[in-house]
Amino acid sequence: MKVDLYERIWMWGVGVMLALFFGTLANASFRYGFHPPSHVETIDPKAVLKSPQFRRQGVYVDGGGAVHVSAVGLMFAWLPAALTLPAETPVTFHLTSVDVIHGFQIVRTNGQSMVVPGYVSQFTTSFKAGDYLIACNEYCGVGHHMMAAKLTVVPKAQWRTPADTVATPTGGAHAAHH
Ligand SMILES: [Cu+2]
Repeated sequence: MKVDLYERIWMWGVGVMLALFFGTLANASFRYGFHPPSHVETIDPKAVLKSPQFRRQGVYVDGGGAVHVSAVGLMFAWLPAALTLPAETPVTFHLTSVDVIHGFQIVRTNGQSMVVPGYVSQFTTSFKAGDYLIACNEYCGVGHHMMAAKLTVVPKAQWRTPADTVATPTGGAHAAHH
């Protein structure tokens, strides 16, 4: 088959670009540990602040010793506004919204998820010790730029289980999805 020189150049050019884009994507996914949304758990957005899982927001340790965070997004704040977590420890975040779509982003980490009313987003990651900004990365209204929280990650030995630790709610949607 005769392929014109210019056509051949374009075909190779496109092929190289595709390989480059795919390589970039694969590299970023594995190197930074992307965690695409895969957890489907629903919640009534009007009942969030009364639900066992989100009635109290913050850090808790479950019966097996695993660290969890329950956080709620609302215009224009994250509840709670400050978190303290142990370094080098897997932490599972449970997030939901009571109003519109927000984006929970722990800046300069792979901790990020859309927060959609009606759903509980979940991801697990761990951190190096340090201070992190939690921002909202989905435009949610006039106060969007104010919507931020603080994460402090301390060395494991310095971290104390929060005094107000809540037990993992048993039964219901939460337990069913582990
Ligand atoms: Cu926002």
